[in-house]
Amino acid sequence: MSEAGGGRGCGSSVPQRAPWSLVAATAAFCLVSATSVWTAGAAPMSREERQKLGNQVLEMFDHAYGNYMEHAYPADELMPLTCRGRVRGQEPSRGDVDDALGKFSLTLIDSLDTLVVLNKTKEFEDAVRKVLRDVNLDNDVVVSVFETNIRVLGGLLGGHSLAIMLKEKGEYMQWYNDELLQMAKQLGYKLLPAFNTTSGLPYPRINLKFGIRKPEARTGTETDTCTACAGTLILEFAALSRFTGATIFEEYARKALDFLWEKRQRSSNLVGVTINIHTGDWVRKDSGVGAGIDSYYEYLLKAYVLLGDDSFLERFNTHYDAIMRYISQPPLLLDVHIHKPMLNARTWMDALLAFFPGLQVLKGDIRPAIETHEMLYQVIKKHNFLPEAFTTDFRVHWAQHPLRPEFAESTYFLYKATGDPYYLEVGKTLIENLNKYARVPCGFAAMKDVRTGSHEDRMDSFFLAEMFKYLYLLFADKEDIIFDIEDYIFTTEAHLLPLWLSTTNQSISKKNTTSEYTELDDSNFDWTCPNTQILFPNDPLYAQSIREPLKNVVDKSCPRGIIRVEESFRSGAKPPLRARDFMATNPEHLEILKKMGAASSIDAEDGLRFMQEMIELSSQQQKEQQLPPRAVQIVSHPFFGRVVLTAGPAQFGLDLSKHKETRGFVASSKPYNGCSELTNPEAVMGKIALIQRGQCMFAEKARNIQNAGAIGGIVIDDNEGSSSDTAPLFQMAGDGKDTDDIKIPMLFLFSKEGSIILDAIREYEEVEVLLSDKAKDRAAILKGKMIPSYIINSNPEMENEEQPSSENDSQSAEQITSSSQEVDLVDQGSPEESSLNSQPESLSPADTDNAASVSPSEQISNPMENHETTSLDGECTDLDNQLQEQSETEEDSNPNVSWGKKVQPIDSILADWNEDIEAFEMMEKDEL
Ligand code: DMJ
Repeated sequence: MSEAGGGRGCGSSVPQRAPWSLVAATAAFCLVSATSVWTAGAAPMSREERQKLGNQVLEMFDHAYGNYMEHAYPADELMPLTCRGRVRGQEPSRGDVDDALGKFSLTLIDSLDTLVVLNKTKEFEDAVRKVLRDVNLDNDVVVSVFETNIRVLGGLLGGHSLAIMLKEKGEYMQWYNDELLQMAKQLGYKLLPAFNTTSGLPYPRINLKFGIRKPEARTGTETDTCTACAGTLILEFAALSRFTGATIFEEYARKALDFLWEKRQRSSNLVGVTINIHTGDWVRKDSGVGAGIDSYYEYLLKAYVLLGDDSFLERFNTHYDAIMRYISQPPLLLDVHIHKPMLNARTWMDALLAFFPGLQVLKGDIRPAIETHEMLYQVIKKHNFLPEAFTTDFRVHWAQHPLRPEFAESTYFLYKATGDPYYLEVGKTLIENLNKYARVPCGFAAMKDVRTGSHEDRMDSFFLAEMFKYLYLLFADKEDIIFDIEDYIFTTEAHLLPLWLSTTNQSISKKNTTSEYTELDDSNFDWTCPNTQILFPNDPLYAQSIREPLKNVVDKSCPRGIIRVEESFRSGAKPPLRARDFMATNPEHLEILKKMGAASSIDAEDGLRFMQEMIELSSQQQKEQQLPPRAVQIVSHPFFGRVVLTAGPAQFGLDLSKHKETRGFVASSKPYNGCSELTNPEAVMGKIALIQRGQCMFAEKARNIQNAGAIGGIVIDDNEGSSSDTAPLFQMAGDGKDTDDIKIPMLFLFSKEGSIILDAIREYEEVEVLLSDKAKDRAAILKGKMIPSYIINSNPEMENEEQPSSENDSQSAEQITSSSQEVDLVDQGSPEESSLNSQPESLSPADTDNAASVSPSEQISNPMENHETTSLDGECTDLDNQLQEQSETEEDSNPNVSWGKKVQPIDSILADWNEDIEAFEMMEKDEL
């Protein structure tokens, strides 16, 4: 094992092992892996089962990587629905998301070290040869500095780190001569012009060929960047400097970090989400641990671990203290304002914060890590995946899920820290859900809407870089990995950097680091960590006891306003008036309202919060009046439920919520617009009729197909090229008359989605669909039919069904794949043979202008966007009460919270508030 030196740490509290051997893969820099000490709680998982799950992860990786290599390489990413490569410029722009794509075979580079972790050394050797042979880093394309650093520079450095490790072992990579490192260095130099700002913060984008300044660069006019974008460079840049001896990279990354630290809000010690790279002013003053900031904190702690520089730990601890004081409201993590940190900035959380429990494990703060992770897991159990954003009362806020790995990452670290087999079960659920809901014939597809189970034609490279690593490592024993993972640290993209770098080429350490830490109260700096050798062996139910009070936190929470737990501790104060309780007819309420802002700072704070709640509440209520989208799932051969289309609901006809659904074969109506009595009733009788939008009201179409005997209807948009990818879904309104006579369910599909069904009819004639509120588990659809073994493996419900006994636990991944291909009914043919793939353009995002236009004859209710909230079922108790009960039994973790120290006049608060409202609106529009 390589020794890494430098830095101080928590080793003194963990006497059994040298501190630096703990730092990396287990991420338990403060923790000894406790995997062997578990004796009670969740039932232990046998070695056989862990191996079986590990093999399943290998098979899934092969499916994702194999399809990328076969159908997309050398493109940056695979489009798993249309089974082809995503080449920037050849697909409609997706905005910022595309800035990760630099025509440099992104997925291949991001996958390099995953291949070694998954013991695919031969494939790694082949992949490295391909990178060296094919990848061009000099393309005329504008890329994100942040994404290129974490995915490409990190990928090359991770690949180099493991290539030299393998070479030293003496079997593989004997020909390797630092070629990946040379590429990394070339890329590093290409990124450096981005740092040419007075602040030292990098521009957010750079042209790989022309840099920033040249007229051909098409970039360099930006003024803002995100904190994570500027603060997530030090691991890769320092590694590059230390591997090569070229100190400039580490210097630049340190300078950017120093600047961010300087600019922290001094009274709260928090940082905002975006900053002006020229002036250093905070552009967005909201602050959390998710999107826009996340990996800045991660890199401060990990920079300390990798580089052994105390200043990074000091900074991290100062920020961590502020996070725990203001943002952490266990189990929630809620954004606040950097200047008014007692004021929540949002009523929702984003999925990126799911990495935070893992970071807390590295810090050694296990309790809040367990709590937040448990809350996130319950959200996942509700929707199968973590939606991009969800509200404080756990409703879906943004419904997409691009197969993000953060929750798997935290699960892995929590398992390493606690040894609690519960986390293995969590990992097993993640595997099952990926196979059941995201797996498609040509890879794994992102979820467009976790509520309906519909897909997006997207498989991001981080899915291969991170998800499979963490899932595989979760179930692996030490001997399952061909090197000692504890000799490495994970970057934010899960690339591996060796800890021995801390003692290599250290000359630049601290050279540019500010030295003003004396102003800080040293009591903030926690140099020791809980000793888990004491914590876990003595109380093996520790983690479970923390989870227990939270076990119904998601199911039983009620819609709520913005509430801070601390307020319940304000002694003697009358509970403030909440927006949700306000009644304009109540004189006492009106009196309280009048007083707000007039008497004291507490009243002013209450007034401010009241207004905030009112705004949130009204937008929430507006959203709640809208119906959530529905799903059209193609269930017949050869789709078997894999194709799920997002559909708009109707305000009339059968309500597909409440677990009702309609299944039937489809038939086109004649006339196709369905605006008069059908001339082909025999064709639609007992079927789901397809009707074209336009010419008459939706309700009229419904009545005509119902009269012809149809059991349901799908209206297909007549605007060619429209798609739910690019246009907001809407609900079909009635005709202003009584629509109770319409009994059949009606759904709306945009043209691109509708044409998938029309293409399927052309190719297969008999096409059966399921209309429902949410895509159904494929096992339920396939009951009684022969199905591929990966579905059987991933679905316990199916295990009792009579199935061909083709699978065998000890079977290799390759065998599993081929056994599924032998089964007639589910043979997908080559991906190109399916209707989806024979018409690859059928899923391309549409022309938005077209999609937005509306036929005048149709009455459409409010636009329904993808961030519409959806209530969860279940008995409802107030989360605030739960939290309060919980808090009452615990010591108040935040005794320093003080309300209303300074009096601010109400009009100044209102002026501030206007700014904040604008910031809210901006945030709502921003992508993650
Ligand atoms: C990854 O690219 C990295 O983990 C990054 O820090 C933010 N999240 C994405 C995956 O969700």
